Amino acid sequence: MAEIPVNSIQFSEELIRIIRSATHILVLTGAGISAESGIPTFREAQTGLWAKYNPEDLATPESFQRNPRLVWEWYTWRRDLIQKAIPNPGHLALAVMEKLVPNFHLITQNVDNLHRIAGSQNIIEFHGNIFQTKCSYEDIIIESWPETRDIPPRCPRCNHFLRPNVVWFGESIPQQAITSAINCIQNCEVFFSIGTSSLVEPSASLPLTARLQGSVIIEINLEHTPMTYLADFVLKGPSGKILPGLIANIWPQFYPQDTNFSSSKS
Ligand code: BJW
Repeated sequence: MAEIPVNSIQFSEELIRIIRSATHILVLTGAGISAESGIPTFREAQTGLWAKYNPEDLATPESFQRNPRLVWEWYTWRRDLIQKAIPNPGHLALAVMEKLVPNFHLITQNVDNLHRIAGSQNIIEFHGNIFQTKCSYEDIIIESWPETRDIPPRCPRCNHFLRPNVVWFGESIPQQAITSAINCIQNCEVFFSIGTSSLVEPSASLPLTARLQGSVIIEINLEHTPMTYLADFVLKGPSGKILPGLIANIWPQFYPQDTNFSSSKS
């Protein structure tokens, strides 16, 4: 079947006008934006990352205490998978939007670094970064450690286990990420919620906070979520198609017919 050109996707005139005139835009992304880069989401029944495991067995401090090896190996497997992935047209479109909107910030729940690789700069990492490692005891980033047979490896400073620098259930979101998110929400005119199931707090409440201070809410997702009722505009479909389509419609002078949103690994 022939590919539908991104700029032939239809968007309402009102949506185009609102985004084009906005000076403060805040975007929240979840696992769905990276799905088209081949990274499984969390909660999809058959293919999601937790299809075989209970999240409480993998993404809590208690599970790490119970079975540090299992948790470390799960993250090693995921890091290898993510390392092979490249940003998709959805990531690239957001990097382009950042250049065209005077105040643009991106809160991501993803730990995969793909927004940064795509060229986004004002990124708030809510749930950490899988490529960073920290000491499970001292809670500080550790850049390198001696090779031993220990799995997980041990902290060279205090000999406790190392762990990925990600936020597990029951742990706090990094204070700086919370502060930055609150600051951005206070001024935001348009809030995008993209590729997230809106089930995990506190990120799930960010659209509501934005709505209460007057932002226009736009949701992009394959499915309805608990936040859909709140959205002023619901764009149902893959973010890797919708976002480039939106950019091509709003700023055609920058993104004419033949814009190539495809990506390549350097
Ligand atoms: C597409 C698509 C395509 C697919 N295009 N779309 C208040 C009420 C109730 C509970 C709590 C509460 N406050 C705190 C809690 C507890 C807990 C929580 O929220 N539990 C819920 C399960 C109810 N939250 C916490 O513990 C948080 N900490 C905290 O709040 O600290 C203070 C505190 C502590 C204790 C008590 C009270 C307060 C921390 C949450 C940390 C979440 N960590 C994880 C793991 C990160 C590391 C890792 O990657 O391994 O973060 S869990 C996992 O879920 C991961 C994700 O970032 C996060 C969100 O998932 P996401 O991104 O939405 O993915 P999916 O798979 O759910 O959805 C994908 C979506 O994409 C779907 O909708 C698809 O349709 C869509 N999609 N392809 C567009 N092409």
